[in-house]
Amino acid sequence: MKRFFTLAVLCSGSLLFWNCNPDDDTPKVTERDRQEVYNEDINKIETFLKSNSIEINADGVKFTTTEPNDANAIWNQTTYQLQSVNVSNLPYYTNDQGVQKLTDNVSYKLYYIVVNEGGGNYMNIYDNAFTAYTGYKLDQTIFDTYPFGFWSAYPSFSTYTETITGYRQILQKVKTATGIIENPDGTYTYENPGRVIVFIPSGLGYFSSAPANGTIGQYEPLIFDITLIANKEVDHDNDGILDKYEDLNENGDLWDDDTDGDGKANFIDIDDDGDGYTTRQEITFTVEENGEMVQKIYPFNEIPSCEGGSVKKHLDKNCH
Ligand SMILES: [Ca+2]
Ligand SMILES: [Ca+2]
Ligand SMILES: [Ca+2]
Ligand SMILES: [Ca+2]
Repeated sequence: MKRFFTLAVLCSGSLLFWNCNPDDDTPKVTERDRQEVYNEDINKIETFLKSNSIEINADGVKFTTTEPNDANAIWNQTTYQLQSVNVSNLPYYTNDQGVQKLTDNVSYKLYYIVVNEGGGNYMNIYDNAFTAYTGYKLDQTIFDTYPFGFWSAYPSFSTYTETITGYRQILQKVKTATGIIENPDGTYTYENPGRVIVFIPSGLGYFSSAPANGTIGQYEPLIFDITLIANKEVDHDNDGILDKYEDLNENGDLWDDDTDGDGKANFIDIDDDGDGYTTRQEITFTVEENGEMVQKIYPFNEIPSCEGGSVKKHLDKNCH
């Protein structure tokens, strides 16, 4: 995907290619129906699982064609447990115009194999994730690999790009590494990281936006062998309030919390109550330290309310 990062940055500033249109003179191609494409993709993926065996080792994965429904086929073997989960696409994505809503009503089945659960912690979907991967096509070839690890975000944040949504969503099934050791030669060893192999329908991948270099086609399902190394909690709008504290109704969905109703969810809104004073301004206070006045930010639990108010002041437009 490293290669695709570069491509994506050139044409859309994001790893997601949905609206990537490198040549403005090219007539916009009408996207195919998502349900129809998914029906084809899941059929291709299940056919693959029933007619390929898998050999997994520390360096990678090898797929070998078997007779249809052979006992060694991924579908039938018992060495690795083939699991599946039904997911919806993530509701928003980022392109060079900013955060965009995605309309996709398909219920997608993601087949996956947990190779190693990992010894660290489960991550939140909105956390930054440090992962390594190898990507395969259903013809058993590798189309890209990035074994060193890279940071990704959802939604796209600072210099961190989004990955395809099937990739990001399956990270929830494994845990991070317990530790990262720097070796004398400057390389790193990851202790007990999570590792998962996932079979991704194109609707949770690049869908209609095939990269120009031709390595993958439009509407092509993909396989990723992913290692989850680390995660990091994020303050997406850099207003001094971590994402997790902007989930006001605590339902795990950051997109449905919008205090001032301006259409920008709190976690990407720098003025949460819409009173014209940024949240960061509202939670900043001044103290004297060694004879100098120093500006500090309240720890979340200590942010005060307006006088007579019942919520923290950055959520109350009656004071600032
Ligand atoms: Ca924030
Ligand atoms: Ca808002
Ligand atoms: Ca905010
Ligand atoms: Ca405010």
